[in-house]
Amino acid sequence: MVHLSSEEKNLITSQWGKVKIEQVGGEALARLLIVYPWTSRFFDHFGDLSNAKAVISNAKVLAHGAKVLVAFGDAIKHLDDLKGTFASLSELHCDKLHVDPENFRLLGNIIVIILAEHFGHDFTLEAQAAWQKVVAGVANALAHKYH
Ligand code: HEG
Repeated sequence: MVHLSSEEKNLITSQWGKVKIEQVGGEALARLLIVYPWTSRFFDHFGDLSNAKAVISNAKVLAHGAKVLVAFGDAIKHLDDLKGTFASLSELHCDKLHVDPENFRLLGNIIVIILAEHFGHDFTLEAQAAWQKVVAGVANALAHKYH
């Protein structure tokens, strides 16, 4: 459960409306794989991920990153029910994909960094604090069904 004030909710919703979701998603997953190279073990069926250039130009990475960020966007529409929103994705990542939930936190932090770059001076500390709550809430929700 994330506790966001109505000001924070407005900030999140309005900034999210300006995000190029697919582009940012590809960039976020590519950065995850480059900055934390051990995460590539989940994507060994995506082809060459052996160096930064290969990752950035890997079409499967970019397409999957886009898919992930579209799903992440559901959080913005359901800030009061993240656990319900991500229940089945949590089961999938646990039971079928075996993704260590620590990785949700790593990806969340990368998303915040990319948003900060995109928004520049508009990414105030208040905005950063609100976004940190959102990505932490999403990570918790995705980890919720783990056993
Ligand atoms: Mg996951 C599949 C969402 C983080 C590894 N992820 C998926 C799918 C969605 C999704 C919507 C497709 C599900 C389907 O096919 O039904 N992922 C999602 C979100 C987040 C996340 C919202 C966090 C914000 N995923 C994540 C992380 C990893 C990971 C951090 C690993 C480091 N996801 C993963 C893998 C697959 C998915 C390996 C299957 C990819 C494939 O084989 O196509």
